[in-house]
Amino acid sequence: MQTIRICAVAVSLLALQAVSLAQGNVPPVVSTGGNSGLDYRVDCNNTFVQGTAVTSVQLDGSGSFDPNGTPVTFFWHNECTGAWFDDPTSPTPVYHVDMTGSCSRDCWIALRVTSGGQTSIRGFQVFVEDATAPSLTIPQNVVGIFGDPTAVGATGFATAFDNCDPAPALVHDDVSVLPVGPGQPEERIERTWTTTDCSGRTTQGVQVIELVAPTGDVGERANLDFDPQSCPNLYTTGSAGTVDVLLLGVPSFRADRVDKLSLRMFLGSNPGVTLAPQAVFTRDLGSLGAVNYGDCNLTSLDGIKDQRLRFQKSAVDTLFALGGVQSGQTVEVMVTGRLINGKLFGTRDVVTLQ
Ligand SMILES: [Ca+2]
Ligand SMILES: [Ca+2]
Ligand SMILES: [Ca+2]
Repeated sequence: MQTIRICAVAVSLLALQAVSLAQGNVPPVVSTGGNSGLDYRVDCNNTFVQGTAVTSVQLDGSGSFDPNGTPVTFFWHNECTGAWFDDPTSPTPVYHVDMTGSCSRDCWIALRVTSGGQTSIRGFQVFVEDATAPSLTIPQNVVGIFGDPTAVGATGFATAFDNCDPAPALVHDDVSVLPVGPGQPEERIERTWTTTDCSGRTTQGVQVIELVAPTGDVGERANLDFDPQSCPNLYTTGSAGTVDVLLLGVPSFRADRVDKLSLRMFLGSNPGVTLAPQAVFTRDLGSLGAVNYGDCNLTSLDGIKDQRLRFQKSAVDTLFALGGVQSGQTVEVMVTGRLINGKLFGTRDVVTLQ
């Protein structure tokens, strides 16, 4: 059995030698490593530096070989302006293509593989194309009070980034509707942001801006008092207990006609996260003195019922994500709710963290 196997190995070695002798010294075989026949077809992956744009393409000629088994060496020859190799003698160089001002480029390359004194050459192309739509980050949805400014300067800009275009176009288009009926805002703006890259690919996103009815006429809109004990309002994180927020009744806004279960408090910068009060007390607790948000109010009673909204401090801390807010910074707090007739309203105050 063992004798037979040794004989088989000897025979195959002889066969290999015979093939090699028959071939003589044959030229090396070139493999460009392309993903599209010999060619490379790649998506733009620009690095943008100081007004320039460069895409980098990993080439791989390591599949090249010499049938005689002699070692191979490489030389990559670039025939494209504004393109270069990090190392033209590497089996696996990175090819850099200057894409400044272009969305697609087509570059010729020749790969020379040398072995045993013989050289083989293959030409191929690198196609850089833009196959990816730009990414879009739209600003947060907004809940505001009717009359608030709604220009992008007030409600936030979108940002766009593209793999190929250093400055994809960015526009917005507003559709404004005035809904009717209980529980509806006074105005709803659907702001569609559209970004378009240099190859015409687009990405869209919709920001919703809802404006609810104010709680009173000018001067009466400042009827929310986050902390009736202090003006400006101050808030310290981390302590236990409760926060009593005062919603003052004014002649044009009857606070005792509020549906208590509908009341929600949130940060103006984050209307998606809301907090319901754990308790609401209705009685005459003070009177409006404020003209602007954050002003002082009066402890004197005016015969108009008010609402005291009690929140857990720990919940307020979490709601405001106050760990990330620095001491001395001011945040806008909003309260929205419905009147018992279904009308949606909103009011606000400003609070300084300490
Ligand atoms: Ca693109
Ligand atoms: Ca106050
Ligand atoms: Ca009152």
